[in-house]
Amino acid sequence: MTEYRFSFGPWNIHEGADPFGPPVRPTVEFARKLGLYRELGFEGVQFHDDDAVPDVEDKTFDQLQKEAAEMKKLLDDQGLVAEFVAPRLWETPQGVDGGYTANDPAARQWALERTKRAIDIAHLLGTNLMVLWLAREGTYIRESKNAIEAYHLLRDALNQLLEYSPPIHFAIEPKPNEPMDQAYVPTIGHAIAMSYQTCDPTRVGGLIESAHALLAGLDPADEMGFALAHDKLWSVHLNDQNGLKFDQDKSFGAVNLRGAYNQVRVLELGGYSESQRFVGLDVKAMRTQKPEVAHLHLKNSRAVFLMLVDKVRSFPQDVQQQCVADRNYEALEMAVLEHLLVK
Ligand code: GLO
Ligand code: MG
Repeated sequence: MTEYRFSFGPWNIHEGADPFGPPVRPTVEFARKLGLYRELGFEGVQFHDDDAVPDVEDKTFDQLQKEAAEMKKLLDDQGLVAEFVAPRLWETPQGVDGGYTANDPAARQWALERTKRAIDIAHLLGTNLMVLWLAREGTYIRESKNAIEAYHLLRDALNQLLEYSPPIHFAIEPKPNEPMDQAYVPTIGHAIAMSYQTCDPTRVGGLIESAHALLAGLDPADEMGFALAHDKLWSVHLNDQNGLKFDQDKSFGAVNLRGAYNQVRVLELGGYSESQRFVGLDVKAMRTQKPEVAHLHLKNSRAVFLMLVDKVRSFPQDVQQQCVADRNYEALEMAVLEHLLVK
């Protein structure tokens, strides 16, 4: 049976700051974070462009090449690989009004140039996958942008970036809100529709984050099913979410174990492990956690995922088939619940 490969990003081991208070844990050096990957059972590193090359915008191309090569060496030395690079467009003053859909043409140009640099970094780190979390591509006030134009701008940006680098593949990570009131690509349906509008739909797919689907009022497993049916599920950010509130990034399965089971089930049905794509865990430590245990959310999420893989694989197929044949869904429901509850 093919093994799953796991990944996370350096931001998943963090200082515990929230909008209402200061950091509660010391910064963890990047090298220390890298050292934790293998220890915790992870092999893939997810990067923002400036995780790989700090202050990326102030660097010359030569410096960028040198620093990315050094990072690649660090990865190689530890037996790690870069899963993807994501341009961090949302933390720079130029991106205040969005990047590709900003009203200011200079900001749009900036977003394209920064993304091209991120693509260069991706290649230097040895990956062809770029994740686009379209953080500020949306509005706080509906009247501030023209939605029709915004979708066209997004399509045009994707086309330019596809042309810039023939090997690059984009996985759009939809999220319905936060930081914006309303985002332009809130669901995987929107992302895949965008893909089909580009000059090369074979190179535009998606990354589905469980919490983001829940925030959109959708079922993450069915969202994944939709992307898998289009052969466009190129990464996942598994986590959990307790109701409609801020993006919580709780440990996978911590709120809704059955929902987590169904996400694993659809990945199994879709042969995700055979694709050798990564199972990313976009989870955050609770603010209350002491520094010495502020990485356990990653270990635990991976462990829950693997326990659920066992649950999916050991579910009695004959019972499932009989229940479906009899249209006895109450019996199927009980069989699932018993299977999840009994060790
Ligand atoms: C925030 C997103 C964010 C992205 C990451 C990669 O809500 O989930 O963590 O996944 O920046 O682009
Ligand atoms: Mg995410």
